[in-house]
Amino acid sequence: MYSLSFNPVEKIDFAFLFIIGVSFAILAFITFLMIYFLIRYRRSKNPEPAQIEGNTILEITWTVVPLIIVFFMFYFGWSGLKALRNVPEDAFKVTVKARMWSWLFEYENGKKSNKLYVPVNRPVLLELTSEDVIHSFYAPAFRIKIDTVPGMKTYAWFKPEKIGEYDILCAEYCGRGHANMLSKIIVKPENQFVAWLKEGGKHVAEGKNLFENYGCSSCHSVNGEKLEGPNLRDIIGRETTIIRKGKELKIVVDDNYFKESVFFPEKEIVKGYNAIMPSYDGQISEEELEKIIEYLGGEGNEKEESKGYEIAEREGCFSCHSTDGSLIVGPTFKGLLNRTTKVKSGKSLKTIKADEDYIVDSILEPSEYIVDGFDNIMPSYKNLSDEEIKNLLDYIKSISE
Ligand code: HEC
Ligand code: HEC
Ligand SMILES: [Cu+2]
Repeated sequence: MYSLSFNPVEKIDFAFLFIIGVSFAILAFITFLMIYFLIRYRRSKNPEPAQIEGNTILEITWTVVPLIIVFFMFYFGWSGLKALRNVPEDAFKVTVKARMWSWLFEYENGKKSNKLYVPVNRPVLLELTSEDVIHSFYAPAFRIKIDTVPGMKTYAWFKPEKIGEYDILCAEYCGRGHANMLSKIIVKPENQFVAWLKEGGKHVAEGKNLFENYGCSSCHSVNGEKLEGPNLRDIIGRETTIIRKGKELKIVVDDNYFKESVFFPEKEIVKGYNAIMPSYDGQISEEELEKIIEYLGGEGNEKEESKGYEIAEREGCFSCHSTDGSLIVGPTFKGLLNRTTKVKSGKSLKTIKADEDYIVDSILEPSEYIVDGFDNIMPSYKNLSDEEIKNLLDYIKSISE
């Protein structure tokens, strides 16, 4: 019965079964003895109580036998724990972020989801952390319960062997929305999983790799920061001042300008920067550049609205904000744009109009203005890209009308 399989589920179940089995055997044994003694030593048969002195063999037996049983319990429990802690080398890695009151799963190609999609028959390594308070990742089907702690990484692994959906819960009380901190592990056939993983994220992931491998990222940031070269996030469509043949002129960046900048950087220099960018003529193909451009966010924005909805769902906004006017723990998104709201800033209370800037600020710096009557519990979403914030804003605007 005790299998040598490396799947911890079986080992843990075996440890539990063993402990329950032993407990029942002892219960039966003691019950039997009690009844036997009641009858055997009843008063009518034994009117004179006897004084029985110690029995060494008996005493050794009832010390040693339980000791051996407890050692077995320890051994099975320990080997289960060892299986849980020893991650197979070919495990597929997913980063898990817990926060009030949702889960976020991040894949190595940059894809994010609020459900944990995994391929069947492949070990999955979870690296977990929390963005606010302590939560606990609980997946009963895989016998995993592990705390997520802010500022610290914990890990767990499991191997799904059957296609299907399995529950994820939070097992550490973490505030008002704790009971809603639910998600699913969705186990898919390998090929379907790969298709899911690539969907949307494919070129973006390739572009990101290229951007890093060609060293672009050592001079160009994608988060707005100014390095040796300009920030390239959302470069397509941006207005820049360049110097061409000693003359200053304003242009709007398009694909052609982008490609020229990479192949012949010395032709046009962005104002305020030095001409240190190397030429990539003959080193990088147009196809690769296109992927980089896609990664930088120049293309594929046609689904703005639904994109914003996807991000809101993925980031867990809906665990605190409704879209139908009802109250969860935050104000509803319905009719938010241009709504007049009373907000607290420090100690003072003022009335403001929720314009676009205010909404963006509320997402980036939620504790700056607290809507009157609500608690200061909304996390900051500074980690989202400018594009994602814009998508969120568009979505909130779209349901405001
Ligand atoms: C050694 C640093 C360095 C590396 C590496 C580098 N760049 Fe640049 N890049 C710059 C600098 C400095 C500028 C601004 C001056 C200029 O226009 O040449 C610039 C300008 C650009 C521009 C024009 C930006 C604008 O605002 O108009 C684009 C596009 C660009 N780089 C793309 C790339 C890509 C793609 C790669 C990687 C294949 C790359 N760069 C690698 C330094 C670098
Ligand atoms: C943990 C719960 C929680 C989550 C998650 C959350 N919020 Fe909030 N949010 C609040 C609360 C509570 C308030 C009101 C208090 C305040 O202003 O901080 C608020 C306020 C806001 C406001 C200002 C509303 C107004 O009426 O002035 C905006 C806009 C907003 N949130 C957007 C978002 C977006 C977008 C997300 C997801 C990216 C999000 N929130 C995620 C709890 C949350
Ligand atoms: Cu929780």
